[in-house]
Amino acid sequence: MTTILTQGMIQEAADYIRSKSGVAPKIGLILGSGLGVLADHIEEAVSIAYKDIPYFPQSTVEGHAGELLIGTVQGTPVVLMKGRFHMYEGYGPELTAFPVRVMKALGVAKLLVTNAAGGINTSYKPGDLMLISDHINMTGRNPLVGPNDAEQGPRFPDMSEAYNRKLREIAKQVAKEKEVPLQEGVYVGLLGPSYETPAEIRMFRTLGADAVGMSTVSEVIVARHAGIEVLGISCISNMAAGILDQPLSHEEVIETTDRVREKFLNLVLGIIPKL
Ligand code: R1P
Repeated sequence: MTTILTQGMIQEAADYIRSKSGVAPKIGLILGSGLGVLADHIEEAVSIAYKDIPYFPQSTVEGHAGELLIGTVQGTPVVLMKGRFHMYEGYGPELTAFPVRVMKALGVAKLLVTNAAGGINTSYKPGDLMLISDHINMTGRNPLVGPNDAEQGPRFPDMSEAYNRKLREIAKQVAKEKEVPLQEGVYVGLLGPSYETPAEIRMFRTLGADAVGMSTVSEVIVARHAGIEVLGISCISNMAAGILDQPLSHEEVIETTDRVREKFLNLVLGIIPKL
């Protein structure tokens, strides 16, 4: 069932957040599994628990703290989600992307989405960072299903440049300056929560996917619907099923994201002021 998220509900959540911080964020960040460390680098940070924000869902997954932070990164005003929502937690796609609507209401024009993803491209290795060039939505769901509120965006939004080319160029430039190796590839988003089978991974590789995960696509669809420009970075936390002779686990995902912490921080903190 689709939850109808009205402009009034979005405003109520945004007003609550505004009542807690005077910072007017221009950039939104969503931190994926194990990548919450970036939150420690926000200056003048005000933290708000998701449970206190009207209509916000709750985080139920390890590595997703359930906190919204508002503050600045080298003078750039940001709003940051330390933890995101996934459809496999039982939330509809429109609800997983509700915070993006709220970010828009707060004045956010650019969104940086991050995630932990399994490497499908066999030239990747765990610990690599990948700029998302495009995505394939294999969740079978779309957050825009239901009545369209023209105030929020068009009925049929264009997705031909979901991940903004100019923002990707900025990210590549920063990666070069900071000597952080950066892959670039296509993210395939699935419903989860079971990891993929080796046969599914072979299929996704044939379809042109380089990395796989269970998030991001709904957030990006809603961001584009709302006219927000998107940049996406995946942390390749493990190789996808069937590539290495070992089972997959969320513990490994968290371990790898922990290991790449410095590289990830270096890149993302360098990108934010340039967006
Ligand atoms: C699986 O280990 C979890 O890690 C990824 C997958 O989507 C899944 O939730 O998390 P994020 O996409 O939230 O980073």
